[in-house]
Amino acid sequence: MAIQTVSSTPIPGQRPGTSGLRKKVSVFRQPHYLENFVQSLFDTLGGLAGKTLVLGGDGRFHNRSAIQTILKMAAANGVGRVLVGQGGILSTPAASCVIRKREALGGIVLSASHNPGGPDGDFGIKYNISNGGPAPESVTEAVYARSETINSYRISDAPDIDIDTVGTLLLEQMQVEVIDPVADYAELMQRLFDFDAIRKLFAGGFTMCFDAMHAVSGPYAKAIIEGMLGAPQGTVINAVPLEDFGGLHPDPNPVNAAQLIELMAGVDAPDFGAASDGDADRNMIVGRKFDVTPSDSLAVLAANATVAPGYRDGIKGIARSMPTSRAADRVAEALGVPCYETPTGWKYFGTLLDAGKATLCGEESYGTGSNHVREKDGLWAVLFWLNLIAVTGKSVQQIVASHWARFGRNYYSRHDYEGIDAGAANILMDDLRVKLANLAGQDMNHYTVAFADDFSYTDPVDGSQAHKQGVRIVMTDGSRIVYRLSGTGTEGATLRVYLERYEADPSMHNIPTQQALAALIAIADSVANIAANTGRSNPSVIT
Ligand code: G16
Repeated sequence: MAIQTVSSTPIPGQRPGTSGLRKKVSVFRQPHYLENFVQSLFDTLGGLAGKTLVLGGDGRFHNRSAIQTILKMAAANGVGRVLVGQGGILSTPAASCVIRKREALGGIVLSASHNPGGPDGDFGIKYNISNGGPAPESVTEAVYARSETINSYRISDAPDIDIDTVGTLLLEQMQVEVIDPVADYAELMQRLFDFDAIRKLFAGGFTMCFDAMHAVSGPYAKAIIEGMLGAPQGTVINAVPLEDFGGLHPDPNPVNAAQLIELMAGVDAPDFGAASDGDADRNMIVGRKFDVTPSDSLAVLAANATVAPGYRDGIKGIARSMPTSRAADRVAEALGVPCYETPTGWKYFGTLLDAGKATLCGEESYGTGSNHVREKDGLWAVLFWLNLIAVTGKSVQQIVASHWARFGRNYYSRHDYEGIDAGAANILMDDLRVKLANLAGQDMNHYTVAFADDFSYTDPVDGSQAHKQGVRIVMTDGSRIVYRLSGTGTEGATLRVYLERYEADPSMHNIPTQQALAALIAIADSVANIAANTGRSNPSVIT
Protein backbone atom coordinates (compact mmCIF):
# COMPACT_ATOMS: atom_id res chain seq x y z
CA MET A 1 0.00 0.00 0.00
CA ALA A 2 1.32 3.41 -0.91
CA ILE A 3 0.10 6.96 -1.09
CA GLN A 4 -0.06 8.33 -4.61
CA THR A 5 -0.05 11.92 -5.73
CA VAL A 6 -2.10 12.07 -8.91
CA SER A 7 -1.84 15.04 -11.29
CA SER A 8 -5.08 16.72 -12.17
CA THR A 9 -6.44 19.92 -13.65
CA PRO A 10 -9.38 22.05 -12.46
CA ILE A 11 -12.83 20.94 -13.63
CA PRO A 12 -15.21 23.87 -14.05
CA GLY A 13 -18.55 24.09 -12.26
CA GLN A 14 -17.74 22.59 -8.85
CA ARG A 15 -19.59 25.32 -6.95
CA PRO A 16 -21.95 23.86 -4.32
CA GLY A 17 -25.58 25.00 -4.56
CA THR A 18 -28.36 25.23 -1.96
CA SER A 19 -27.13 22.01 -0.38
CA GLY A 20 -23.78 20.69 -1.60
CA LEU A 21 -22.52 19.80 -5.06
CA ARG A 22 -25.23 17.99 -7.04
CA LYS A 23 -24.66 16.72 -10.56
CA LYS A 24 -25.63 13.84 -12.79
CA VAL A 25 -23.99 10.52 -11.89
CA SER A 26 -22.28 10.61 -15.29
CA VAL A 27 -20.60 13.89 -14.30
CA PHE A 28 -19.40 12.48 -10.97
CA ARG A 29 -18.01 9.40 -12.75
CA GLN A 30 -15.72 11.47 -14.96
CA PRO A 31 -12.06 10.86 -14.17
CA HIS A 32 -10.84 13.03 -11.25
CA TYR A 33 -14.24 14.73 -10.72
CA LEU A 34 -14.99 13.45 -7.21
CA GLU A 35 -11.30 13.38 -6.33
CA ASN A 36 -10.78 17.05 -7.29
CA PHE A 37 -13.69 18.15 -5.14
CA VAL A 38 -12.69 16.03 -2.13
CA GLN A 39 -9.06 17.19 -2.32
CA SER A 40 -10.29 20.81 -2.55
CA LEU A 41 -12.33 20.17 0.58
CA PHE A 42 -9.40 18.60 2.45
CA ASP A 43 -7.07 21.43 1.37
CA THR A 44 -9.61 23.99 2.56
CA LEU A 45 -10.10 22.27 5.93
CA GLY A 46 -6.38 21.72 6.58
CA GLY A 47 -5.11 20.28 9.88
CA LEU A 48 -6.69 16.86 9.40
CA ALA A 49 -4.03 14.93 11.29
CA GLY A 50 -5.54 12.93 14.10
CA LYS A 51 -9.03 14.29 13.39
CA THR A 52 -12.25 12.29 13.06
CA LEU A 53 -14.57 12.54 10.07
CA VAL A 54 -18.00 10.95 9.59
CA LEU A 55 -18.86 9.44 6.21
CA GLY A 56 -22.03 7.97 4.74
CA GLY A 57 -24.76 8.49 2.22
CA ASP A 58 -28.28 7.74 1.16
CA GLY A 59 -27.39 4.48 -0.61
CA ARG A 60 -28.00 5.76 -4.11
CA PHE A 61 -26.08 4.53 -7.15
CA HIS A 62 -22.35 5.42 -6.91
CA ASN A 63 -22.54 5.70 -3.09
CA ARG A 64 -20.38 2.66 -2.39
CA SER A 65 -17.68 3.45 -4.91
CA ALA A 66 -17.51 7.11 -3.83
CA ILE A 67 -17.10 5.99 -0.21
CA GLN A 68 -14.14 3.79 -1.11
CA THR A 69 -12.51 6.70 -2.98
CA ILE A 70 -13.07 9.13 -0.13
CA LEU A 71 -11.72 6.68 2.46
CA LYS A 72 -8.53 6.21 0.43
CA MET A 73 -8.17 9.97 0.01
CA ALA A 74 -8.81 10.60 3.70
CA ALA A 75 -6.09 8.08 4.58
CA ALA A 76 -3.70 9.75 2.14
CA ASN A 77 -4.46 13.18 3.60
CA GLY A 78 -3.64 12.14 7.15
CA VAL A 79 -7.13 11.93 8.67
CA GLY A 80 -6.94 10.10 12.01
CA ARG A 81 -10.24 8.23 11.97
CA VAL A 82 -13.34 7.92 9.80
CA LEU A 83 -16.66 6.71 11.18
CA VAL A 84 -18.51 5.20 8.24
CA GLY A 85 -22.10 3.97 8.28
CA GLN A 86 -22.42 0.22 7.71
CA GLY A 87 -22.99 -0.46 4.02
CA GLY A 88 -22.15 3.19 3.37
CA ILE A 89 -25.53 4.19 4.82
CA LEU A 90 -26.11 7.28 6.94
CA SER A 91 -29.15 9.49 6.64
CA THR A 92 -28.42 13.23 6.63
CA PRO A 93 -29.90 13.80 10.13
CA ALA A 94 -28.13 10.68 11.46
CA ALA A 95 -24.82 11.97 10.07
CA SER A 96 -25.45 15.25 11.87
CA CYS A 97 -26.25 13.35 15.06
CA VAL A 98 -23.08 11.23 14.86
CA ILE A 99 -20.84 14.26 14.14
CA ARG A 100 -22.18 15.97 17.26
CA LYS A 101 -22.23 12.98 19.55
CA ARG A 102 -18.74 11.73 18.60
CA GLU A 103 -17.31 15.27 18.46
CA ALA A 104 -16.00 14.80 14.94
CA LEU A 105 -14.33 17.56 12.95
CA GLY A 106 -17.12 17.18 10.42
CA GLY A 107 -18.70 14.78 7.99
CA ILE A 108 -19.10 14.05 4.31
CA VAL A 109 -22.63 13.15 3.26
CA LEU A 110 -23.20 11.62 -0.15
CA SER A 111 -26.66 12.43 -1.38
CA ALA A 112 -28.62 14.35 -3.96
CA SER A 113 -31.50 14.32 -1.51
CA HIS A 114 -34.87 14.18 -3.26
CA ASN A 115 -33.37 14.08 -6.78
CA PRO A 116 -33.85 10.76 -8.63
CA GLY A 117 -31.06 8.15 -8.40
CA GLY A 118 -29.67 5.32 -10.55
CA PRO A 119 -26.99 5.42 -13.25
CA ASP A 120 -28.89 8.13 -15.15
CA GLY A 121 -29.94 9.98 -12.01
CA ASP A 122 -28.20 12.44 -9.73
CA PHE A 123 -25.41 12.21 -7.19
CA GLY A 124 -24.22 14.71 -4.62
CA ILE A 125 -21.67 15.45 -1.93
CA LYS A 126 -21.82 17.92 0.92
CA TYR A 127 -19.67 18.72 3.90
CA ASN A 128 -21.03 19.27 7.40
CA ILE A 129 -19.02 21.11 10.02
CA SER A 130 -18.39 20.20 13.65
CA ASN A 131 -21.79 21.47 14.86
CA GLY A 132 -23.31 18.78 12.59
CA GLY A 133 -24.75 21.29 10.15
CA PRO A 134 -24.13 22.07 6.48
CA ALA A 135 -20.97 24.06 5.87
CA PRO A 136 -21.68 27.79 5.61
CA GLU A 137 -21.09 29.61 2.37
CA SER A 138 -17.70 30.89 3.55
CA VAL A 139 -16.50 27.25 3.53
CA THR A 140 -18.26 26.10 0.35
CA GLU A 141 -16.98 29.11 -1.56
CA ALA A 142 -13.43 28.43 -0.36
CA VAL A 143 -13.74 24.81 -1.54
CA TYR A 144 -14.99 26.04 -4.90
CA ALA A 145 -12.13 28.52 -5.19
CA ARG A 146 -9.65 25.74 -4.44
CA SER A 147 -11.26 23.50 -7.07
CA GLU A 148 -10.42 26.15 -9.65
CA THR A 149 -6.69 25.97 -8.99
CA ILE A 150 -6.14 22.34 -7.99
CA ASN A 151 -3.36 20.45 -9.76
CA SER A 152 -3.14 17.13 -7.89
CA TYR A 153 -4.79 14.96 -5.29
CA ARG A 154 -3.57 12.37 -2.81
CA ILE A 155 -4.98 8.86 -2.65
CA SER A 156 -3.94 5.50 -1.24
CA ASP A 157 -3.62 2.61 -3.70
CA ALA A 158 -4.95 0.16 -1.06
CA PRO A 159 -7.68 -2.25 -2.17
CA ASP A 160 -11.32 -1.53 -1.27
CA ILE A 161 -12.13 -2.26 2.36
CA ASP A 162 -15.10 -4.06 3.93
CA ILE A 163 -17.71 -1.47 4.91
CA ASP A 164 -20.45 -4.03 5.54
CA THR A 165 -19.22 -5.40 8.85
CA VAL A 166 -19.43 -3.33 12.01
CA GLY A 167 -15.92 -3.05 13.48
CA THR A 168 -12.60 -1.25 13.17
CA LEU A 169 -10.05 -1.57 10.36
CA LEU A 170 -6.84 0.17 9.42
CA LEU A 171 -6.35 1.90 6.06
CA GLU A 172 -2.76 3.13 5.81
CA GLN A 173 -2.39 4.86 9.21
CA MET A 174 -6.09 5.77 9.43
CA GLN A 175 -8.68 3.99 11.57
CA VAL A 176 -11.92 3.15 9.80
CA GLU A 177 -14.74 2.41 12.23
CA VAL A 178 -17.80 0.92 10.55
CA ILE A 179 -20.75 1.89 12.75
CA ASP A 180 -24.40 0.88 13.03
CA PRO A 181 -26.05 3.77 11.14
CA VAL A 182 -29.22 3.73 13.27
CA ALA A 183 -28.06 3.31 16.89
CA ASP A 184 -26.96 6.87 17.85
CA TYR A 185 -29.93 8.41 16.08
CA ALA A 186 -32.50 6.05 17.66
CA GLU A 187 -31.09 6.76 21.11
CA LEU A 188 -31.52 10.51 20.52
CA MET A 189 -35.13 10.12 19.33
CA GLN A 190 -35.93 8.10 22.44
CA ARG A 191 -34.78 11.00 24.59
CA LEU A 192 -36.83 13.60 22.71
CA PHE A 193 -40.20 11.89 22.44
CA ASP A 194 -42.61 10.04 24.70
CA PHE A 195 -42.04 6.54 23.35
CA ASP A 196 -44.31 5.01 26.04
CA ALA A 197 -47.27 7.12 24.91
CA ILE A 198 -46.63 6.28 21.25
CA ARG A 199 -46.28 2.57 22.10
CA LYS A 200 -49.67 2.70 23.83
CA LEU A 201 -51.14 4.43 20.79
CA PHE A 202 -50.04 1.59 18.49
CA ALA A 203 -51.01 -1.06 21.04
CA GLY A 204 -54.53 0.43 21.01
CA GLY A 205 -54.89 -0.27 17.28
CA PHE A 206 -53.74 3.04 15.79
CA THR A 207 -52.67 2.47 12.20
CA MET A 208 -50.01 4.17 10.13
CA CYS A 209 -48.26 3.96 6.78
CA PHE A 210 -44.71 5.32 6.48
CA ASP A 211 -43.48 5.45 2.88
CA ALA A 212 -39.68 5.28 2.88
CA MET A 213 -39.69 5.55 -0.94
CA HIS A 214 -36.90 2.92 -1.16
CA ALA A 215 -34.55 5.53 0.22
CA VAL A 216 -32.44 5.79 3.35
CA SER A 217 -35.19 6.37 5.95
CA GLY A 218 -36.27 2.71 5.60
CA PRO A 219 -33.83 1.16 8.09
CA TYR A 220 -34.41 4.00 10.58
CA ALA A 221 -38.20 3.85 10.36
CA LYS A 222 -38.24 0.04 10.59
CA ALA A 223 -36.01 0.04 13.67
CA ILE A 224 -37.84 2.85 15.46
CA ILE A 225 -41.50 2.70 14.36
CA GLU A 226 -41.88 -1.06 14.00
CA GLY A 227 -39.07 -2.14 16.33
CA MET A 228 -39.06 0.25 19.28
CA LEU A 229 -42.62 1.59 19.07
CA GLY A 230 -44.34 -1.70 18.28
CA ALA A 231 -46.20 -0.70 15.11
CA PRO A 232 -47.15 -3.80 13.10
CA GLN A 233 -44.73 -5.18 10.50
CA GLY A 234 -45.60 -3.62 7.16
CA THR A 235 -46.28 -0.18 8.65
CA VAL A 236 -43.16 0.98 6.82
CA ILE A 237 -43.50 0.46 3.06
CA ASN A 238 -40.80 0.64 0.36
CA ALA A 239 -38.44 0.12 3.29
CA VAL A 240 -35.36 -1.28 1.58
CA PRO A 241 -32.96 1.40 0.26
CA LEU A 242 -32.32 0.73 -3.44
CA GLU A 243 -29.65 2.31 -5.63
CA ASP A 244 -32.31 3.70 -7.98
CA PHE A 245 -35.02 4.13 -5.29
CA GLY A 246 -37.01 1.47 -7.18
CA GLY A 247 -37.52 4.02 -9.95
CA LEU A 248 -39.46 6.24 -7.54
CA HIS A 249 -38.81 9.95 -7.20
CA PRO A 250 -37.91 10.14 -3.49
CA ASP A 251 -39.41 13.57 -2.98
CA PRO A 252 -42.17 13.38 -0.39
CA ASN A 253 -44.87 15.63 -1.74
CA PRO A 254 -48.41 14.76 -2.82
CA VAL A 255 -47.30 14.47 -6.45
CA ASN A 256 -44.36 12.11 -6.00
CA ALA A 257 -45.75 10.11 -3.08
CA ALA A 258 -48.92 9.36 -5.04
CA GLN A 259 -49.13 5.78 -3.69
CA LEU A 260 -49.39 7.08 -0.12
CA ILE A 261 -51.85 9.85 -1.00
CA GLU A 262 -54.10 7.31 -2.75
CA LEU A 263 -53.94 5.00 0.25
CA MET A 264 -54.81 7.85 2.62
CA ALA A 265 -57.82 8.77 0.49
CA GLY A 266 -59.21 5.22 0.40
CA VAL A 267 -61.94 3.72 2.56
CA ASP A 268 -59.44 1.59 4.50
CA ALA A 269 -57.00 4.43 5.02
CA PRO A 270 -54.73 4.18 8.06
CA ASP A 271 -55.04 6.84 10.75
CA PHE A 272 -51.76 8.48 9.83
CA GLY A 273 -49.49 8.65 6.80
CA ALA A 274 -45.96 9.96 6.36
CA ALA A 275 -43.14 9.85 3.84
CA SER A 276 -39.49 10.83 3.71
CA ASP A 277 -37.01 11.61 0.95
CA GLY A 278 -33.74 10.21 -0.43
CA ASP A 279 -31.55 11.16 2.54
CA ALA A 280 -34.37 11.18 5.14
CA ASP A 281 -34.24 14.85 6.02
CA ARG A 282 -37.59 15.76 4.46
CA ASN A 283 -41.02 14.69 5.65
CA MET A 284 -44.60 14.77 4.51
CA ILE A 285 -47.46 14.42 7.00
CA VAL A 286 -50.81 13.08 5.82
CA GLY A 287 -54.08 12.45 7.61
CA ARG A 288 -57.11 10.67 6.19
CA LYS A 289 -57.95 12.51 2.94
CA PHE A 290 -55.87 15.41 4.24
CA ASP A 291 -52.28 16.42 3.64
CA VAL A 292 -50.54 18.94 5.87
CA THR A 293 -48.45 21.67 4.24
CA PRO A 294 -44.88 21.80 5.57
CA SER A 295 -45.46 25.40 6.65
CA ASP A 296 -48.51 24.38 8.69
CA SER A 297 -46.62 21.41 10.12
CA LEU A 298 -43.92 23.73 11.50
CA ALA A 299 -46.56 26.02 13.02
CA VAL A 300 -48.50 23.13 14.58
CA LEU A 301 -45.37 21.56 16.11
CA ALA A 302 -44.26 24.94 17.45
CA ALA A 303 -47.66 25.62 19.02
CA ASN A 304 -47.68 22.17 20.66
CA ALA A 305 -43.98 21.65 21.30
CA THR A 306 -44.31 21.07 25.03
CA VAL A 307 -46.15 17.74 24.51
CA ALA A 308 -42.76 16.20 23.71
CA PRO A 309 -40.35 15.58 26.61
CA GLY A 310 -37.44 17.08 24.65
CA TYR A 311 -39.26 20.42 24.38
CA ARG A 312 -41.16 20.42 27.69
CA ASP A 313 -39.50 23.67 28.77
CA GLY A 314 -40.82 25.50 25.71
CA ILE A 315 -39.09 26.88 22.66
CA LYS A 316 -36.77 29.88 22.46
CA GLY A 317 -37.63 30.90 18.93
CA ILE A 318 -38.65 29.70 15.50
CA ALA A 319 -36.81 30.13 12.21
CA ARG A 320 -38.25 29.66 8.74
CA SER A 321 -36.96 30.27 5.24
CA MET A 322 -38.32 33.40 3.58
CA PRO A 323 -40.62 31.61 1.10
CA THR A 324 -42.12 29.46 3.87
CA SER A 325 -45.58 30.64 4.94
CA ARG A 326 -45.98 32.95 7.89
CA ALA A 327 -48.12 30.49 9.84
CA ALA A 328 -45.22 30.00 12.24
CA ASP A 329 -44.89 33.76 12.79
CA ARG A 330 -48.35 33.83 14.35
CA VAL A 331 -47.41 31.04 16.73
CA ALA A 332 -44.17 32.78 17.68
CA GLU A 333 -46.10 35.95 18.41
CA ALA A 334 -48.58 34.09 20.62
CA LEU A 335 -45.73 32.37 22.48
CA GLY A 336 -43.83 35.63 22.85
CA VAL A 337 -40.72 34.28 21.12
CA PRO A 338 -38.90 35.61 18.03
CA CYS A 339 -39.43 34.27 14.53
CA TYR A 340 -36.44 34.55 12.16
CA GLU A 341 -36.75 34.74 8.39
CA THR A 342 -33.72 33.32 6.57
CA PRO A 343 -32.80 32.61 2.94
CA THR A 344 -33.62 29.16 1.54
CA GLY A 345 -31.12 26.54 2.69
CA TRP A 346 -30.83 24.74 6.01
CA LYS A 347 -27.30 26.09 6.36
CA TYR A 348 -28.76 29.48 7.32
CA PHE A 349 -30.34 28.04 10.49
CA GLY A 350 -27.04 26.84 11.95
CA THR A 351 -25.93 30.05 13.65
CA LEU A 352 -29.41 30.65 15.12
CA LEU A 353 -29.53 27.13 16.55
CA ASP A 354 -25.97 27.31 17.90
CA ALA A 355 -26.68 30.66 19.56
CA GLY A 356 -29.83 29.29 21.20
CA LYS A 357 -32.00 31.84 19.38
CA ALA A 358 -34.18 29.27 17.61
CA THR A 359 -35.37 25.86 18.79
CA LEU A 360 -37.54 24.82 15.85
CA CYS A 361 -36.88 25.50 12.16
CA GLY A 362 -38.80 24.74 9.02
CA GLU A 363 -39.04 25.20 5.30
CA GLU A 364 -41.81 24.97 2.76
CA SER A 365 -39.77 22.31 0.92
CA TYR A 366 -40.94 19.60 3.34
CA GLY A 367 -38.19 20.26 5.86
CA THR A 368 -38.69 20.53 9.62
CA GLY A 369 -36.21 20.19 12.45
CA SER A 370 -34.91 21.45 15.75
CA ASN A 371 -31.80 22.07 17.79
CA HIS A 372 -31.40 18.30 18.41
CA VAL A 373 -29.17 18.12 15.30
CA ARG A 374 -28.18 20.71 12.68
CA GLU A 375 -30.09 19.29 9.73
CA LYS A 376 -33.75 18.99 8.97
CA ASP A 377 -35.02 15.63 10.09
CA GLY A 378 -37.83 13.68 8.43
CA LEU A 379 -38.36 10.91 10.96
CA TRP A 380 -38.06 13.37 13.86
CA ALA A 381 -41.04 15.29 12.44
CA VAL A 382 -43.04 12.08 12.07
CA LEU A 383 -42.28 11.05 15.66
CA PHE A 384 -43.24 14.54 16.86
CA TRP A 385 -46.63 14.17 15.14
CA LEU A 386 -47.07 10.68 16.63
CA ASN A 387 -46.29 12.11 20.06
CA LEU A 388 -48.83 14.89 19.50
CA ILE A 389 -51.53 12.48 18.33
CA ALA A 390 -50.82 10.15 21.27
CA VAL A 391 -51.12 12.96 23.81
CA THR A 392 -54.15 14.75 22.33
CA GLY A 393 -56.08 11.74 21.01
CA LYS A 394 -56.98 13.87 17.99
CA SER A 395 -56.69 13.01 14.29
CA VAL A 396 -54.29 14.91 12.00
CA GLN A 397 -57.19 16.82 10.48
CA GLN A 398 -58.63 17.74 13.90
CA ILE A 399 -55.24 19.00 15.06
CA VAL A 400 -54.78 21.20 11.99
CA ALA A 401 -58.40 22.45 11.98
CA SER A 402 -58.16 23.52 15.61
CA HIS A 403 -54.82 25.19 14.87
CA TRP A 404 -56.42 27.21 12.06
CA ALA A 405 -59.39 28.07 14.28
CA ARG A 406 -56.99 29.53 16.84
CA PHE A 407 -54.41 31.21 14.61
CA GLY A 408 -56.17 31.58 11.23
CA ARG A 409 -55.13 29.78 8.05
CA ASN A 410 -52.26 30.73 5.74
CA TYR A 411 -53.33 29.36 2.37
CA TYR A 412 -50.11 28.33 0.68
CA SER A 413 -48.88 26.73 -2.53
CA ARG A 414 -45.69 26.38 -4.56
CA HIS A 415 -45.72 26.20 -8.35
CA ASP A 416 -42.60 24.71 -9.97
CA TYR A 417 -41.60 25.11 -13.60
CA GLU A 418 -38.95 22.41 -13.89
CA GLY A 419 -36.30 21.90 -16.54
CA ILE A 420 -36.77 25.26 -18.23
CA ASP A 421 -34.01 26.91 -20.23
CA ALA A 422 -31.49 28.41 -17.79
CA GLY A 423 -30.96 31.52 -19.91
CA ALA A 424 -34.70 32.18 -20.13
CA ALA A 425 -35.04 31.68 -16.38
CA ASN A 426 -32.32 34.25 -15.68
CA ILE A 427 -33.92 36.73 -18.07
CA LEU A 428 -37.24 36.27 -16.25
CA MET A 429 -35.62 36.99 -12.89
CA ASP A 430 -33.65 39.96 -14.24
CA ASP A 431 -36.83 41.44 -15.78
CA LEU A 432 -38.59 41.03 -12.47
CA ARG A 433 -35.82 42.82 -10.61
CA VAL A 434 -36.08 45.74 -13.03
CA LYS A 435 -39.83 45.98 -12.38
CA LEU A 436 -39.55 45.93 -8.59
CA ALA A 437 -39.04 49.64 -8.08
CA ASN A 438 -42.35 50.52 -9.73
CA LEU A 439 -44.63 47.95 -8.18
CA ALA A 440 -45.36 49.51 -4.77
CA GLY A 441 -48.79 51.14 -4.71
CA GLN A 442 -50.04 49.42 -7.86
CA ASP A 443 -53.49 47.83 -7.76
CA MET A 444 -53.65 44.32 -9.17
CA ASN A 445 -56.60 41.97 -9.27
CA HIS A 446 -58.17 43.18 -5.95
CA TYR A 447 -54.76 43.51 -4.29
CA THR A 448 -52.53 46.53 -3.73
CA VAL A 449 -48.76 46.05 -3.63
CA ALA A 450 -47.27 47.22 -0.33
CA PHE A 451 -43.65 46.62 -1.36
CA ALA A 452 -41.56 44.53 -3.70
CA ASP A 453 -37.89 43.65 -3.32
CA ASP A 454 -35.16 41.07 -3.78
CA PHE A 455 -34.66 39.45 -0.38
CA SER A 456 -31.37 40.18 1.39
CA TYR A 457 -30.34 38.70 4.70
CA THR A 458 -27.92 39.67 7.43
CA ASP A 459 -27.28 36.86 9.88
CA PRO A 460 -28.12 38.23 13.35
CA VAL A 461 -25.38 36.12 14.95
CA ASP A 462 -22.30 36.45 12.74
CA GLY A 463 -23.30 39.38 10.52
CA SER A 464 -22.72 37.44 7.28
CA GLN A 465 -24.85 38.57 4.38
CA ALA A 466 -26.73 36.91 1.53
CA HIS A 467 -28.25 38.81 -1.37
CA LYS A 468 -30.60 38.05 -4.28
CA GLN A 469 -32.41 35.38 -2.29
CA GLY A 470 -35.80 35.66 -3.97
CA VAL A 471 -37.99 38.34 -5.47
CA ARG A 472 -41.02 39.03 -3.32
CA ILE A 473 -44.15 41.03 -3.99
CA VAL A 474 -45.99 41.73 -0.74
CA MET A 475 -49.55 43.02 -0.76
CA THR A 476 -51.09 45.43 1.73
CA ASP A 477 -53.02 42.57 3.40
CA GLY A 478 -49.80 40.55 3.84
CA SER A 479 -50.46 38.20 0.91
CA ARG A 480 -47.25 37.35 -0.94
CA ILE A 481 -45.83 36.11 -4.20
CA VAL A 482 -42.19 34.97 -4.16
CA TYR A 483 -40.07 33.96 -7.17
CA ARG A 484 -36.78 32.06 -6.94
CA LEU A 485 -34.66 29.80 -9.04
CA SER A 486 -33.96 26.45 -7.40
CA GLY A 487 -30.39 25.81 -6.24
CA THR A 488 -30.70 22.02 -6.18
CA GLY A 489 -31.61 21.00 -9.73
CA THR A 490 -29.19 19.43 -12.20
CA GLU A 491 -30.97 20.03 -15.51
CA GLY A 492 -31.70 23.48 -16.91
CA ALA A 493 -33.38 25.69 -14.33
CA THR A 494 -36.40 25.36 -12.07
CA LEU A 495 -38.50 28.42 -11.41
CA ARG A 496 -40.33 28.27 -8.09
CA VAL A 497 -43.31 30.55 -7.49
CA TYR A 498 -44.56 30.64 -3.90
CA LEU A 499 -48.04 31.96 -3.11
CA GLU A 500 -49.53 32.84 0.25
CA ARG A 501 -52.70 34.44 1.58
CA TYR A 502 -53.93 34.68 5.17
CA GLU A 503 -57.54 33.97 6.12
CA ALA A 504 -58.72 34.63 9.67
CA ASP A 505 -62.38 33.63 9.26
CA PRO A 506 -62.89 29.94 10.21
CA SER A 507 -65.92 29.68 7.90
CA MET A 508 -63.48 30.30 5.01
CA HIS A 509 -60.89 27.68 5.99
CA ASN A 510 -62.04 24.90 3.68
CA ILE A 511 -61.70 26.44 0.23
CA PRO A 512 -59.58 24.33 -2.18
CA THR A 513 -56.10 25.86 -2.00
CA GLN A 514 -55.64 26.71 -5.68
CA GLN A 515 -59.05 28.39 -5.68
CA ALA A 516 -58.22 30.38 -2.57
CA LEU A 517 -55.03 31.59 -4.26
CA ALA A 518 -56.44 32.06 -7.78
CA ALA A 519 -56.15 35.86 -7.86
CA LEU A 520 -52.52 35.75 -6.67
CA ILE A 521 -51.69 33.01 -9.19
CA ALA A 522 -53.00 35.22 -12.00
CA ILE A 523 -50.94 38.17 -10.76
CA ALA A 524 -47.82 36.01 -10.47
CA ASP A 525 -48.21 34.81 -14.06
CA SER A 526 -48.75 38.24 -15.52
CA VAL A 527 -46.09 40.18 -13.57
CA ALA A 528 -43.37 37.69 -14.51
CA ASN A 529 -44.71 36.86 -17.97
CA ILE A 530 -44.15 33.23 -17.08
CA ALA A 531 -45.78 31.70 -20.13
CA ALA A 532 -43.95 33.94 -22.59
CA ASN A 533 -40.59 33.66 -20.81
CA THR A 534 -40.61 29.91 -20.15
CA GLY A 535 -42.80 28.60 -22.94
CA ARG A 536 -44.88 26.84 -20.29
CA SER A 537 -48.51 27.68 -19.69
CA ASN A 538 -48.70 25.51 -16.54
CA PRO A 539 -46.35 24.54 -13.73
CA SER A 540 -44.93 21.01 -13.88
CA VAL A 541 -45.47 20.42 -10.16
CA ILE A 542 -47.89 22.08 -7.76
CA THR A 543 -47.48 21.44 -4.05
C1 G16 B 1 -32.29 21.56 0.10
C2 G16 B 1 -31.98 22.53 1.18
C3 G16 B 1 -33.24 23.17 1.67
C4 G16 B 1 -34.00 23.80 0.52
C5 G16 B 1 -34.26 22.77 -0.54
C6 G16 B 1 -34.85 23.34 -1.80
O1 G16 B 1 -33.03 20.49 0.62
O2 G16 B 1 -31.33 21.91 2.26
O3 G16 B 1 -32.89 24.13 2.61
O4 G16 B 1 -35.21 24.33 0.97
O5 G16 B 1 -33.04 22.17 -0.92
O6 G16 B 1 -33.94 24.21 -2.36
P1 G16 B 1 -34.17 24.84 -3.78
O7 G16 B 1 -35.48 25.54 -3.71
O8 G16 B 1 -33.00 25.75 -3.97
O9 G16 B 1 -34.23 23.69 -4.77
P2 G16 B 1 -32.65 18.99 0.29
O10 G16 B 1 -33.67 18.16 0.98
O11 G16 B 1 -32.71 18.90 -1.22
O12 G16 B 1 -31.26 18.84 0.80
